[in-house]
Amino acid sequence: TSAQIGVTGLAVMGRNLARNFARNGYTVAVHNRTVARTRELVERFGDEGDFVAAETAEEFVAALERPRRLVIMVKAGDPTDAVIKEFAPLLEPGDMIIDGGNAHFADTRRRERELREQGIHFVGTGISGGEEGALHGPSIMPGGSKESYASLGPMLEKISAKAKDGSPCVTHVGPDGAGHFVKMVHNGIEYADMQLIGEAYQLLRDVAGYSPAQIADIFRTWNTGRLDSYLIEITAEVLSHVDAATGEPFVDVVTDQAEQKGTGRWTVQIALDLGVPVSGIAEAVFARSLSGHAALREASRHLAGPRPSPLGEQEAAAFADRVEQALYASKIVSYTQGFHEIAAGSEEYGWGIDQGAVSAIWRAGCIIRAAFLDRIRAAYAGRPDLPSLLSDETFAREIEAAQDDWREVLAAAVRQGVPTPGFAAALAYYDGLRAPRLPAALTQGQRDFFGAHTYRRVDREGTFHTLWGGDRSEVQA
Ligand code: NBP
Repeated sequence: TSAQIGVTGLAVMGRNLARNFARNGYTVAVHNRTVARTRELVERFGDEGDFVAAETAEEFVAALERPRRLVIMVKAGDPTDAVIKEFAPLLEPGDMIIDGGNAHFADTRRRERELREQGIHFVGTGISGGEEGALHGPSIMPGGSKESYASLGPMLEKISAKAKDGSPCVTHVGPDGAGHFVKMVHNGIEYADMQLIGEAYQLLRDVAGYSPAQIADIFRTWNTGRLDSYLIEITAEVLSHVDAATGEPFVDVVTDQAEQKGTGRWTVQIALDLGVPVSGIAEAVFARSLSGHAALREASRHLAGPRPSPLGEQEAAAFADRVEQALYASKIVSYTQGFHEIAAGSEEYGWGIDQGAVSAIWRAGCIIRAAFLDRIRAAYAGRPDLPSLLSDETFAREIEAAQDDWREVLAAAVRQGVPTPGFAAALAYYDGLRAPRLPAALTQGQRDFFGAHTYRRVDREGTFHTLWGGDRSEVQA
């Protein structure tokens, strides 16, 4: 038998992806560095479909129909290069290597270039949805050549998540590193979503005085409205969970130091390089990093805050409604920032990414899946060249309607000393974009003063410099 697809790297993600292909009727060759994993897969799940177990690289490659489709699901970084080095010499022009790991898009660009010389299509593919997604249908973000998508696309469409309207959550994102770039931004947005939800929780707890179980109910209610999303849903689950050992709310027995694997940080690093203000995503990354600094947080023992003044019952309920507004408005901003980064990356690398198609494939399967994403899709469908989500009439009106509550929530947070960097960064971004004049004019004056960096004027063309050390007359630079 020849397999239509092969998966090497059979840890949780690779194993479940291989099973997903097999359950959809494909014959799947499976391979792993440590042979025991390959055997285990076939023993436990062999009856789910047609698997061809390969113990060596040669057997694996020989099991694949041509052109070969070889999926790599190993740890990102050096292991991916090691696996490519092992398999590339065994492949022929026209074959495809699909890297489904969380690679940095710059690595994907390099690998694609190197393999192209050999006539091999390298398809850097973002996959989101965790292990459950890999098995039941992830959101898939393939880059690489058009030819490779023509061969691979139908299979990916088959195993992918389906949006409510039935469309598969996969699209050819663009050449070389485009898929991994978009997956990176997906994860950056995920960080922001999680931070905003965390802030909403803390406000409901500290300002409104609700218990985790009560807050879980509030999130459940929110999940029936415009915030309907996977992350809001699981937030309610986590908040209502009670620790079996202590009987305390689970959230109170978990160490409050958040970890990260790097894709959120990459999103911010690349945004800095591209000059894209992703302040909300950056604050989310910094908030995780602050939480992890145990030594710095010794300050919690001696730094004073305001005296707590919890709200009464009626006020608390009204406050919860305001927090929903603040959360929704901040969410619009973080998606605005993430989509801006995708547009900037697409421009920089000539990828031609269709933002509407990206929002469409995030509607199901991935971690940030949400009803909201269908509205983003609709916004881009109405105007494909939308410069920013905030240029969309619907989102602009929604934020306008939310802004009084948003400001009230932030005022309460500041008065009561609850850290809300995500909400605050989002509002500052909104106010920054809205402002008819920014203090950047003063910044330009200062730069010209100390460094003769020159400035432009609002009323005349050209570049100017003021002789600050002399008679302060203005000269054309
Ligand atoms: P891991 O990231 O834990 O990687 C384990 C796999 O890599 C095993 O198959 C291991 O083989 C193989 N491997 C390593 Br490590 N070094 C190797 C080498 N030098 N040569 C050959 N194989 C090597 O697995 P995972 O959690 O299933 O994730 C797989 C990829 O998918 C990663 O890139 C990850 O970032 C990405 N991803 C994960 C998730 C998720 O929710 N976990 C979601 C989306 C994307 P061995 O069995 O012989 O040690």
